[in-house]
Amino acid sequence: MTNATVSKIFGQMADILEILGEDRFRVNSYRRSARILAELPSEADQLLRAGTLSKTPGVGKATVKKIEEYLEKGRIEAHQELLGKIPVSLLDLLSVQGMGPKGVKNAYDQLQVTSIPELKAAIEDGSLATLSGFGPKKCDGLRKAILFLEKASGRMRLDQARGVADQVMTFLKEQALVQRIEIAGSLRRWVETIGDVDILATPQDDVAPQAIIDTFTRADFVVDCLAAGPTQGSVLVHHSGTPIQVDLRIVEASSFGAAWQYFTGSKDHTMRLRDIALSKGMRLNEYGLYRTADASEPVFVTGQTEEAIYQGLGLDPVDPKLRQDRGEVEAAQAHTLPRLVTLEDIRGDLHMHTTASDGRCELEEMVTFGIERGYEYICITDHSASSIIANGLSGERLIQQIKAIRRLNEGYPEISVLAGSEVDILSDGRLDYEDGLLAELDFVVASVHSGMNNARDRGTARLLKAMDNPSVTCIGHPTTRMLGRREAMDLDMIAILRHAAETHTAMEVNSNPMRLDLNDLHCRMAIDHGVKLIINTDAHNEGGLDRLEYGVATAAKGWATKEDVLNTLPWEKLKEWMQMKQSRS
Ligand code: DGT
Ligand code: CA
Ligand code: CA
Ligand code: ZN
Repeated sequence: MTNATVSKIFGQMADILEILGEDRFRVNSYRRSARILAELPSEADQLLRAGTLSKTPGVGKATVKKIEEYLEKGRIEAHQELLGKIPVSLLDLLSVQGMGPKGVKNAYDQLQVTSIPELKAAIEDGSLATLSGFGPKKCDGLRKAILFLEKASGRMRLDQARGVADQVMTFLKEQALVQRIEIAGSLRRWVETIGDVDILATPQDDVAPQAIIDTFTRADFVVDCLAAGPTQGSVLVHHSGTPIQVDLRIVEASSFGAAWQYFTGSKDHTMRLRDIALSKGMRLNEYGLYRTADASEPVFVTGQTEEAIYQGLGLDPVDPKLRQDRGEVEAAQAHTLPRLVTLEDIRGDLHMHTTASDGRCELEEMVTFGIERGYEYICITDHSASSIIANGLSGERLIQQIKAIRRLNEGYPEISVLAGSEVDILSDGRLDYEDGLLAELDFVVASVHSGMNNARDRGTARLLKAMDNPSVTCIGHPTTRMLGRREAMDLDMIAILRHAAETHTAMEVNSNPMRLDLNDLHCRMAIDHGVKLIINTDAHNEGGLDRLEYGVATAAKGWATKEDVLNTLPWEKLKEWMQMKQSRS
């Protein structure tokens, strides 16, 4: 059990009691228990066994009893009873910034508002503003809070979805009920944001699909079960405060490939396959590929593997990352699919920070981490002087850092540590260091960190000018977008990519799952313009270095091959590429 789960139950009981208008003392005591449980030094069941739980300040007899009940039955009766007393969707209303239990009760009692859409309607028709405690100003704040929730909670970042998927898959594997379990849907296609997580499994011999669904929908991490049928279930799982939907489907091994293909999508891609099947007098669905000489009696051709299905349709197998109906079906027919870049192709990471600016690790630590990850080279690119909040390096500090890096290299023959900079592109497109200093560096990534709301012409001009500098090998996170937080800059991407090709400047694919910048479509445009990509992590700590796979997937979604990505080259070759630009100017 996790303390967090029980804490949440206590918190929910407090919420419901408050909505029901119960006395403050009871409400507060549940709230207090919820907080104390969340902050316990170890798992409550361990403390219980050790006999120390009841001695924890603030944990009374009644609380201990409820925890025992939860450990025994997986539920707390008092909680279930309370849940039965209100429409469950009332609790959602509490996630709207500015809606407390009192307001929820008020809106429910007076206007029968039971859900966020109903709250929205009551704001729009003006009825909410007539209630005491809900003036026009308050209503406007609530309207904005709902908009924010809709925008933020609609889709989640790829890394968040992956975290939840890993948790669920690990759990199901441990139960020994499934023979095979795989991710499908947008997560398998590495789409930059995910609506819900789709998982597919085949049962172990003698295990009924229903048993797997039951185990799944009753798991500890489930906060709400949305649907449970004999072969599929949908649940909500909490991930750092956001509910994430997970769909599990159980299929037979003989149909696994067909189902995996179908539920991986995209819908557009799968519909193209279905049409191809029809044109061949065949039928494709989530159970298999069938021959339909006699349409009333389709003959099963294949279904066990995806490869067999693509093959049966006369197609090369298509990497899930490409399944978007953006030309991959034609390429699969013509046997001209690209060999996509992979994580193993990457030889070095060229964008990372240390404690010299806003990183969390020392220079030498980053070097060790780079060696552990098998890199041939890494480049240290701390921020430049104008990035004051990020503790950017003055020219003088950069000179010292270059010296330190040169010295340090002697102690690490297994890796080349390069001296670089993530230099700010200033408001007029000039760079934050003198040309002479930039020329001292092994590698320069130039990035915009201010004036992100520049008008299209101005923003574009800044990037074009930065590319003219012979020391600039790469433009960092070119559009500066932050998923769910900040829109991309309004830029003339075609003009930028043309200029990148002309000036021999590469474009970064920033692997931070919050950025993924360039995105997949821009990567594809860059390649079409003959522009090279560099896939970097922009790590600020050790964990940051492990996000490279998100950048690699993004580039691959843009049809990038190994040849399109500069940091698949050995350092000496990459240096030659950089020198072509430097010698031209
Ligand atoms: P998401 O969850 O919005 O990020 O995107 P997906 O692609 O994961 O979509 P989801 O979860 O609604 O469905 C999973 C896959 O199931 C989807 O990629 C393709 C397949 N699928 C769902 N509905 C349909 C449908 O109506 N027709 C076809 N051909 N496939 C469907
Ligand atoms: Ca999905
Ligand atoms: Ca789904
Ligand atoms: Zn950076």
